[in-house]
Amino acid sequence: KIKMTLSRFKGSLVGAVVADCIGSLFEGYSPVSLSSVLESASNLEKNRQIQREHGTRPADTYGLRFTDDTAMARSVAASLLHNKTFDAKDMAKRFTDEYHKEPDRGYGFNVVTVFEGLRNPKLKDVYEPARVQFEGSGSYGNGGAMRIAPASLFAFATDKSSELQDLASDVTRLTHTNALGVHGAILEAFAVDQSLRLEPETAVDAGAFIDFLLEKMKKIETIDADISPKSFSAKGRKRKLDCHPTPYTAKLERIKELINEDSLDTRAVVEEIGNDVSALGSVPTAILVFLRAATKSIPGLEDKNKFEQTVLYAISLGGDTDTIATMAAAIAGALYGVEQIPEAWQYYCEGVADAEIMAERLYKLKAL
Ligand code: F2R
Ligand code: MG
Ligand code: MG
Ligand code: MG
Repeated sequence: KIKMTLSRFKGSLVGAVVADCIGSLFEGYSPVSLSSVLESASNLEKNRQIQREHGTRPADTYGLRFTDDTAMARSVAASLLHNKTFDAKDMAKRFTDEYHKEPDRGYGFNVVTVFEGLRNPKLKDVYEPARVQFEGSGSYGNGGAMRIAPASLFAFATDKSSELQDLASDVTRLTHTNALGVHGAILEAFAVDQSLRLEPETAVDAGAFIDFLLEKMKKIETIDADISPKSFSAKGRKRKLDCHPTPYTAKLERIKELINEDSLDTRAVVEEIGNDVSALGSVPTAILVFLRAATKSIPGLEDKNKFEQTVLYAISLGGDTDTIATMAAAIAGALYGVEQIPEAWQYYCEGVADAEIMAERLYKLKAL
């Protein structure tokens, strides 16, 4: 059982990395054809085969780089591991140093202003630069949610899952203070936590999984929803459900229906739930992807395992493909374990070895 849990920690972090790397090939494209996604995956397999047979790397394969999603998740993991607790200043410094070391990782257009602000030596409150974003309404981007999986593993390992909501909020508000950005990260954090607790030998009960998240989100969206008074302006909200007063709850209710439909049209998912860089337009989508792949065979992906189906289906939805895939994969990997992640994917994706080490170190916190 213990070994199994370690594999699931690795599955979550390594899964997030490979999904970010492969997903980034399609980021911003909408629609994305499933055949082009399949081609990318099969190229990795083919190249790996040639590489094995000839001991050389085919000239057209340089490996896939990770993006901001992974860069920031690594900082979350490293900070929690170093301090054995959440330290806002330390984590903010890691985000900032990492960004300035490699600014070309495809960061969100506005979050870079926060990194500049955090560099100010006179800064007193480390949360201030994020708070003043977007004229004080804070970012509602998915940059909080995309990096949150290590926080779920940390809370799980240290028996502090009762503090996961606060931890996810604290980690997120360093860059994203809009309630929608924070609530999206909390939702993703709970989904990873919940996945770690599923019985791997038992069929996933999608209804029960959503009901658990619904119970959390209902409370968060009504009782705890006081993060930023400007957060709830409907301005810029594209979809009908986005304008709901408790939009995450509304989307989870809708997802509960959608995942049971016999055939699920990509367009319907994109139009109703979303595939964009907002947390509200991507975190529920990642949960839908995980649950749909867990409970049904995805058309065109029947010969792939559940982890592969999750990632490839996520990418085929188009839009913010690296981020929706990374969030869905963090949840899926936490259930299926690292063994389901194709070796070729692990071989060609940058950052896999580090993710594995971080997962091991987080797991070892259990013994402390
Ligand atoms: N940035 C990208 N992709 C585009 C370019 C990538 C390409 N490969 C390249 O290298 O050129 N991807 C990454 O960004 C997303 C995460 O973004 P994050 O961290 O949330 O950033 P930000 O800037 O805070 O928010 C993103 C955008 O959302 C809109 N927005 C957010 N809050 C808003 C508000 N209160 N009012 C109005 N608009 C708001 C803005 O357009 C922000 O720029 C991930 O996809 C990651 O992969
Ligand atoms: Mg990215
Ligand atoms: Mg498609
Ligand atoms: Mg993205």
